[in-house]
Amino acid sequence: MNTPRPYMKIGLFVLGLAALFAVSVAIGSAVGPAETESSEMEETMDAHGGHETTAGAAHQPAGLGVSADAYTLRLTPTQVERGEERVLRFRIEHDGGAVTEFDKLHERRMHLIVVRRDGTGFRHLHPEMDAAGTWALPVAFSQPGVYRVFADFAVEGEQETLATDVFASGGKFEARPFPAPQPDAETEGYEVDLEAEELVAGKPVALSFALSEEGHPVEELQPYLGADGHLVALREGDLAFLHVHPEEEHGAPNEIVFEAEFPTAGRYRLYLQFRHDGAVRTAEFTVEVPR
Ligand SMILES: [Cu+2]
Repeated sequence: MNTPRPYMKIGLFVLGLAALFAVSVAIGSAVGPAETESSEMEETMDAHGGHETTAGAAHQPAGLGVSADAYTLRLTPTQVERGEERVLRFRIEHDGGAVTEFDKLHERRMHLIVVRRDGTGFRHLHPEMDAAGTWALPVAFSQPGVYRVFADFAVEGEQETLATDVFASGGKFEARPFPAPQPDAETEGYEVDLEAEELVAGKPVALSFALSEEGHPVEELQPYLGADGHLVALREGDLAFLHVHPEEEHGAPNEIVFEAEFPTAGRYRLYLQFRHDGAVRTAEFTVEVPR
C-alpha cells in the first residue's frame, strides 16, 4: 500500500501551492509592469495566458473564442449593471504585447459588434485606440443578459474575429428566440426584401437585399464603410460569426448584394446595415440553411 500519511498530504499540498505561485509569478512577469487594468483584466489573463496554436481548427468559423491564430482579446469589464454606461476597454494581444498596428478593414481599423446571446440588441460600434493599443468606448446595456462582444479586425492582411461575453445584471431577463425565417423586414419605414439563391451549407451563395420606402425603390443609397452596405451573419446556438463580402455587381440600384458561405445547416440571424438620408439603419432577418 502506498497511502500518504497526513503530513505527507500537507507536504504535497504545499508543493502544489508553490507550483501555482510559480506559475502566477511567471505570468505576472510576462505581462509586465505596464499593466494597469483592473483585477478583472488580470483574472482573464490568468485564465488565458499564453498563445494557443490553431492547428486543427482551420475550418472553425470565426468569432467563437477569445483567442485565435495567436491573437487574444482582453476586455474589461465583463460584468456590468443593466442601464449603466461603462467604458469598455480592450486590447488585442500577440506575442505577449498589445497590437497597435491594424489594417483598415471596411474603412476602419476595428469593428466592435455587440449583440445579446439571443440575437437581440445588435450594435455595430467603432472604438478609439490609444497609443498603447487599448481600445475604448462607452457602452450601456439597456437590457439584462449575456452579450457577445466581437472584435473584428485585420493585422498583416489577415482578418480575425475574437469574442468574449459581457454579463449585464439587474432587471428581468427575458430571452427571445431568433424570430422565424422571413424574406422581408421593416426598419424605420424602410422595407427590405431578401432574395437568396438556394441556401446550401458550405457553398458560397448570393444574398440580395432590395430596399424600398413606401413602395418606392430607394435608389440613393449612401456608401457605408466603403460599400453599399454591411452585413453581419451569426449562427444560432453559438453565434459563430460569418465573414461575408459585399458584391460590387448588382441588378437594380436599390439592391445590396453579398456573398456568404454558411458553414453548416441551421438558422442564422442577419443584420443588414445601410445608409440613407444621412443615417445608418439596420434590418434583421432569420434564414434557415436546410440539412
Ligand atoms: Cu464597423
